[in-house]
Amino acid sequence: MQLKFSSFFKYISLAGIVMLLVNSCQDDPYVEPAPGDGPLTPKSSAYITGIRLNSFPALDPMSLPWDTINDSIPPLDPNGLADPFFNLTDFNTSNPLVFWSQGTHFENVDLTDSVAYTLTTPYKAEPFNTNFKLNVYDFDLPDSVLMGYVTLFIGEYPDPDNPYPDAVLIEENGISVTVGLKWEE
Ligand SMILES: [Ca+2]
Repeated sequence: MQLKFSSFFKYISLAGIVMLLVNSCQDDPYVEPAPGDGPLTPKSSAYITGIRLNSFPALDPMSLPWDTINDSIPPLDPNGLADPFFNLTDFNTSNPLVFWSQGTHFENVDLTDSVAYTLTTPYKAEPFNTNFKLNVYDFDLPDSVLMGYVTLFIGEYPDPDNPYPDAVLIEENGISVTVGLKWEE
């Protein structure tokens, strides 16, 4: 009887080992990740790489062309078109802190034009998780004229599929811009 029990347990043990071996030979289900589709790493800094002006108000706040119409003395501006450039400030209305400003301007941009400025050195917008004011000015002497601004959020965006977008389209106050962004951990 004791021998039979012993054989029985031997049989059970052997069966167990066989099952383990069979199991260990089976591949675990494994989904091959798509290229570049690694685990999402939280970012803590962002750089502005470029800004595209998609559209802007046709007329200035006085309902006049942005510039004085000039079709006789160079530099000519027969349609009084705007000469836009961008800058980045905080939301302080009385004395905004200028973080970055485009050192050049576009000349005589028509409403149907789409002009883009690429930053040679991407600008690191700090602090992270902050709203900035991205202003569009019409270059003029002695003083440039504010054409409008959009709110640029630098931080983790609420879209769980794309919290760190390469580009954001912002439309506000009659201004439409696309801002190129680069993210770092
Ligand atoms: Ca002009």
